[in-house]
Amino acid sequence: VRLYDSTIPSGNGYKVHLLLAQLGLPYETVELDILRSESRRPDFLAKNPNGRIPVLELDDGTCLAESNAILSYLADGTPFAPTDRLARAQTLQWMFFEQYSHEPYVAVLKFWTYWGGLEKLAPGKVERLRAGGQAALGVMARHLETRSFFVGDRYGIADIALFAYTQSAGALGFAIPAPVARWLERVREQPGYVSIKRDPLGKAPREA
Ligand SMILES: N[C@@H](CCC(=O)N[C@@H](CS)C(=O)NCC(=O)O)C(=O)O
Repeated sequence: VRLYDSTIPSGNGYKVHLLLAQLGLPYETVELDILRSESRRPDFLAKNPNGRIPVLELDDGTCLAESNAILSYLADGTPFAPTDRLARAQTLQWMFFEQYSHEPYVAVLKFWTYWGGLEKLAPGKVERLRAGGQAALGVMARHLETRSFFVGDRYGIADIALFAYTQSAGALGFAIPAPVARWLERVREQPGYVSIKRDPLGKAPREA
């Protein structure tokens, strides 16, 4: 398979790298300069009409977009995705939460802090991103208070989806609740764990 990712370290791209590493699957990476809108060119829009990385290209040329959909595809039939009906839906619950209530705050703040320029944001925007991200971390903390992982007390793709940007939150100035900090450590201890790549522009700190 071929993974289309960005030159700068994207948490959404990293989710797929982490799972592929933990599955031990060989793959090729193609990096696009999203700061120069390379993902908006016609050849890439043919792969993902939404013009965003990550995209997974299968051996037959079929392309799959949306990081959490790619995780579901790759994890199907492996220990990283539950088979039980309720646990499958709970995995979706946390992956949808990540996309609607976490990523739009923490990932967006990450992008503008390191690469976009916070000064370009409309007044009040940074505060709204901070409030939304901090609320998401509070939701995670409440769930993790009594659990080791998000679903079925077993590490899986819901954890991968939420780990990708939560690991950046401390460096962005969010307060990390203790249950979330302990869970971040548990994820880092998983077999086959790989960290997010270094920022070639040197703007994002390591592990962020
Ligand atoms: N919901 C998508 C979000 C993908 C996304 O926002 N990708 C960003 C990088 S993290 C991107 O490609 N930005 C370039 C652009 O929008 O032109 C996912 O989970 O894959």
